[in-house]
Amino acid sequence: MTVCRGCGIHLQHTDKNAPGYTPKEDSEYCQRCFRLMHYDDLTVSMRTGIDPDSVTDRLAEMDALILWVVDLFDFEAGMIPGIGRKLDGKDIILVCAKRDILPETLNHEKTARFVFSRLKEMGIKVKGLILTSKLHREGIQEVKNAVNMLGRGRPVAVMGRANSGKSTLLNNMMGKDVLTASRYPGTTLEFNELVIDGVTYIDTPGIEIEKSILMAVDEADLKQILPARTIRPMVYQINRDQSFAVGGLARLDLFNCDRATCTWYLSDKMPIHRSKASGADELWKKHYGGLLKPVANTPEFTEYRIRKDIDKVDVVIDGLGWACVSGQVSTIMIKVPKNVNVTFRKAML
Ligand SMILES: Nc1nc2c(ncn2[C@@H]2O[C@H](COP(=O)(O)OP(=O)(O)OP(=O)(O)O)[C@@H](O)[C@H]2O)c(=O)[nH]1
Ligand SMILES: [Mg+2]
Repeated sequence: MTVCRGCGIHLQHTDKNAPGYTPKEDSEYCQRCFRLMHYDDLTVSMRTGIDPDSVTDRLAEMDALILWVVDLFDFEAGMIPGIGRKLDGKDIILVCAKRDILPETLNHEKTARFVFSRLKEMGIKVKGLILTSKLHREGIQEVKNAVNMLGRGRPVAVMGRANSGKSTLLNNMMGKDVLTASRYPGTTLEFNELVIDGVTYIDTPGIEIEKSILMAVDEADLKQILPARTIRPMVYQINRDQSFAVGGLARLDLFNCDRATCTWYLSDKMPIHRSKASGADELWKKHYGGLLKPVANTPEFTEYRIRKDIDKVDVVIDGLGWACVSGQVSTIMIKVPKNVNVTFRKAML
């Protein structure tokens, strides 16, 4: 049976609404990939379709070099709990993709320091770290060099969270768009082999980003939420109390501020509404879904509250971005749709 070159799924001609369908007997691509590539149109959503363990279990059994792709903008969501244990003893190269989304100030050295300290905390060992970007093919030659050095004739499996940029990386290495890449998490559906410069690579389905805001919104809103180009940090000076609403997706309240700064790293299409913390609840209730949009596909929100005890802290919301809070602030409150992960970390930038 033939497989779709774009997403790896078995091609079929019988069920129009199932993955792999193509009306043409001789087609190399399924209809879903064809429409994604040419019309940016999602016919079958597979956002929650792939069992996260199935990918890592299969990789654990393979004798392969692993390229683990993490979206630098969405780094916390890229971390996979238990991955160190599951892939213990494997040769892993960490590829930090989408470098172009972050400001230029994040150079290789700064990133390496940040990434290695996070990996250490999680007990994950990697053989190397490469920053890549689809712009100017940044890092592509380095990836090829690393594969030549560490591959030892084995296949190279490209693994990572859904939407982290695995298929884009491989297209970039080939210099042409053979694989389907799209903003919709769950684009690649099956292990999909291809040969580049005589080396066998395997594109894999993304591991589900189950705690990301990307899973908690309508797919039509992804275009607004996912940054398409280098983000421009939005800087706010704060005294006293302050509240920020990021559309209807997140609320950040800062209390007892004195010469404090809050810097947002978000898609430039995301609206930020600033108000006094005292009236913020009322404002949220009144404008939720109106002035404050997009909204989540769940009405339930979870609130986290911490005392700020380090100088510069990032409040990271998986899939959405983060706010860096510095200066004197007593308490930070963050409210996000239920099941969306929030991380408080030492500032990345
Ligand atoms: N700006 C920018 N966007 C990127 C880069 N790499 C990937 N993207 C975008 O990120 C989105 C996801 O890319 P894919 O290559 O489909 O990601 P994937 O990891 O293969 O996703 P799944 O197949 O769903 O697991 C697409 O909209 C890409 O255009 C990059 O280096 N820079
Ligand atoms: Mg893919």
